[in-house]
Amino acid sequence: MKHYYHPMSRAVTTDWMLRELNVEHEQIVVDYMAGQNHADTFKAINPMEKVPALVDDGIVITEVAAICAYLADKFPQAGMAPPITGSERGRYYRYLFFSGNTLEPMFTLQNEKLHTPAQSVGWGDLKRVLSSIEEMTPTEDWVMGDRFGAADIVFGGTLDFSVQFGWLSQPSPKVADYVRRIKARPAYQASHEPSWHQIPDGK
Ligand SMILES: N[C@@H](CCC(=O)N[C@@H](CS)C(=O)NCC(=O)O)C(=O)O
Repeated sequence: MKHYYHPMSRAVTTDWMLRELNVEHEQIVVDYMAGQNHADTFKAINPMEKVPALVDDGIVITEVAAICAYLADKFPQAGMAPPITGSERGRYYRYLFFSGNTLEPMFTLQNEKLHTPAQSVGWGDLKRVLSSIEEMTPTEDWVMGDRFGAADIVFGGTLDFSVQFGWLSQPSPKVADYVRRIKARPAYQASHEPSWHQIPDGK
């Protein structure tokens, strides 16, 4: 498996997932700040010119949530996704899709001070998103109960990212506690610590 990555990007989330699973892979730094993502060789992998991307057996997987879901299913022994046929799978999908389809666009637009009508855009408005975050955040443990998994990496990772970037400037005590639990995980810490200077061979 080849993981196209940059330490200052959303690829830290997929790096975190790979570390939780502790699976062998090749880590390839794409320095998007130096424009390496616009190279034809990378565009052939991801025409969106974005990291992360994962290539496994010649199949390209892009989008943080898709990569995490793919990895959770590829390594079922780690228990990071509920069984494929169980109803818990519905809850799991909700968290995976909500993060990319609703949370991210809403916070991005809010940050840009762009307001769109809640009724007709898929991400609603800030009030609805904040209520949903409050309702969906687990009071204790993890999204799927006592078992940490891919839904926490995607949903919790998006919340953490939103707090860090000031998109979610005043998280409720419940959300702040969940983010604290997430950040205490050794694999989270290992994936979020690398600095710019640790990029192999520099730029
Ligand atoms: N929706 C994508 C977003 C990925 C993304 O925006 N990556 C940024 C870094 S955080 C990137 O590669 N930016 C380079 C560019 O767009 O030029 C995902 O979930 O993977």
